[in-house]
Amino acid sequence: MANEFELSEGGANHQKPKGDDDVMTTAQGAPIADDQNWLTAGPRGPQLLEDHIAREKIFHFDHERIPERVVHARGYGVHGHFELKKAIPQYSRARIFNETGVKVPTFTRFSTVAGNKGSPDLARDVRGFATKFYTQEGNWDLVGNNIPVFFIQDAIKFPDLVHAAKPAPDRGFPQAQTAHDNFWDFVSLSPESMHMIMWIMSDRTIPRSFRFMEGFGVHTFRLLNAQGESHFVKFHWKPKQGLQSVLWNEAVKINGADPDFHRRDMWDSIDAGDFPQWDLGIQVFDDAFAEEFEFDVLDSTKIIPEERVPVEIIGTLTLDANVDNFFAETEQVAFCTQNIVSGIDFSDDPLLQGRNFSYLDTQLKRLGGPNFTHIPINAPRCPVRHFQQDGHMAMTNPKGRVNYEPNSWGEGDGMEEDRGPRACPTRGFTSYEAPVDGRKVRYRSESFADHYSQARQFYKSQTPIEQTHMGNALTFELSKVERMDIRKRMVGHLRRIDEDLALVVADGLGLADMPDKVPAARETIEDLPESPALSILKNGPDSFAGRKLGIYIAEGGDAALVSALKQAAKDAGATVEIVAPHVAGAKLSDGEKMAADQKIDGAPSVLYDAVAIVMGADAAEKFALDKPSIDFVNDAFAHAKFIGYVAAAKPLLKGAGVAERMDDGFVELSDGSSATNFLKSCGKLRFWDREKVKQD
Ligand code: HDE
Repeated sequence: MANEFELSEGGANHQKPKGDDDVMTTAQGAPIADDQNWLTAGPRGPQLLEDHIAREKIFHFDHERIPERVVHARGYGVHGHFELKKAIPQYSRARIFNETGVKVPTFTRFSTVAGNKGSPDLARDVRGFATKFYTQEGNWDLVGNNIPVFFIQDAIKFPDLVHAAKPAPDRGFPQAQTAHDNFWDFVSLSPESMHMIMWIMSDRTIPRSFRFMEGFGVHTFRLLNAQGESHFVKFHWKPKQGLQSVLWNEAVKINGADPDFHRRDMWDSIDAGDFPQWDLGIQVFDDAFAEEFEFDVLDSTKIIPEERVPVEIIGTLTLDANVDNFFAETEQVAFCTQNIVSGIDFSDDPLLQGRNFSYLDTQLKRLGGPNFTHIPINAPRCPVRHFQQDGHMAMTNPKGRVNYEPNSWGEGDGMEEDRGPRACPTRGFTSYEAPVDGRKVRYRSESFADHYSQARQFYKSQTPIEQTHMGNALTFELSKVERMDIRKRMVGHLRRIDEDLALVVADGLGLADMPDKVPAARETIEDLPESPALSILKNGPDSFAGRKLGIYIAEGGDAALVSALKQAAKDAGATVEIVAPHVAGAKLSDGEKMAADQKIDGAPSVLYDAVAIVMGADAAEKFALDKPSIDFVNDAFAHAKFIGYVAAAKPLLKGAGVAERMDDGFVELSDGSSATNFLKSCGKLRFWDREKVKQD
């Protein structure tokens, strides 16, 4: 039957005809005989407005777009589940924090912030990390980022921040980047941004994959237990895959080679059954700690170092299913920070309180009405009963006569009518009875006034390689700023964070004189202890699992070696792509043609975590003059990647200008055991010594 539909799994409202009958119909269900030719008066005559089939098709097409998100427009959503490993009844009464072994369904959307929906994935930007937990007690949304602090302390500044970061209103560019005057003007006039600036100028903003980054709830929340007692909490996501980022030069090239690099990576790994996982960690603390801590726990520009309050792991998020329909799920998902369940509560963080208004409000605009909770991806997976009614696109409508309370239906003689739902003080949401007192003021608390100490702590906690990347990033970004006074003002801030960093940037910008320090509300605390947890390289996985090896093969390459490399990569939990001069493949030493996944022109080495070159001497001579082949090797070298090569490939290494500079990041390949050794080296992910040589 053409009008019988099934709802596809995963909550999509995508509808497919059942059985053999795949007759196309109109949206009204009427079978269509021809949807490729508009009804006309005669074969070459004018089109008739009468054609209801054509009009319906065009009408629907005209209305396909909804407004993109004002921030976080480019995102990628994935289904999964959360499993609690350790119950925490002492902290929270929420079921999700008390029932171990239950798989709570989730939907997670990763995103960039500034770029529009079509912007490239490797923009230097914060990544959104938002998870909707469909708990048995209602939806809980943890709408976080991959950075634990934020640019501003008060939500009222958010429109200014976003206007300054997005394309300038007159010219409509630059897209998806902060390397321009307006952004640096705003942040250099907002000292509270300096800690966040350190994070965004680090490699955290150019992650190798969504799979290899941390997530943070950012704000301090509350947990409430069955006795109504409150503890403060900060939420952390720790990737089991380890942390990893790319280099800036690599990011720039990835954006050209594959603007969908991150979403493709996520799709491919889930499609291949390699499900990424994150542990959920909590930092729990009480009022006494909040009192004694140097910074205000309500200030979202501050962290609580893990070394100070340890992150306790309580459960695991597994992402295990791609969406059926990108629009229905990833686009229509509506996260709201106000979506919490009993046992979790807000703190007075002024950024969080402001967000609670913004997220609900924005969904009205984006999804067109108040009934967006009826859209399958947003609908809770537990009973929903209330007296809210009507509005655009109402899908789940109550039956019966009663739509108000209090009511007396269901009581007395012959009253069959269902009286409808009632509030339940024992199971229902109750707020923490925090004492509130004070005069109404527009005032930034003195306790929010230290803008540099944690910025310094972050910088000091990085390895020298990471510090160099930060200096380079600041120099690059500020070199795109046209106004000299803005450049200087920023260097004036950097001097409050770290004089050496300020010097590097001033030198990189060619400033003749060192600018004065910017006046500070508080002096920097110079000696906060380093926090190793803040460095990516100190938390690398030392494993090649989940990474990708690109093997560049050409005529005469050793077939057995290629097989050994494939096997070694598989054993290491990595994936392989065969790259060749032709996408049809190359004839190897065994006389057989090996198929290629990619043609060299479309597969620069920036798409891989490590590369191997397996070809005969003639091919190596030939491709030593070929620009894509030269770039393949040269970029792998410049980006500190491990390079496996056969002796016969040396002419290509020479052509790429690296033959004289071969270091321990090069591994000669000959047989199966050399392939295994090579993959073992790749576990270090990058041969950073090569960067050190550059620095010396
Ligand atoms: Fe958001 N933010 N935000 N934000 N945010 C939105 O909501 C907002 C902030 C974050 O994948 C919008 O549905 C204000 C911090 C993520 O759909 C909007 C403030 C953090 C996502 C909004 C902030 C975030 C958003 C735009 C200052 C990290 C994408 C579309 C107080 C903890 C969610 C939408 C998704 C999206 C407002 C600051 C994370 C306009 C007013 C801090 C991950 O409501």
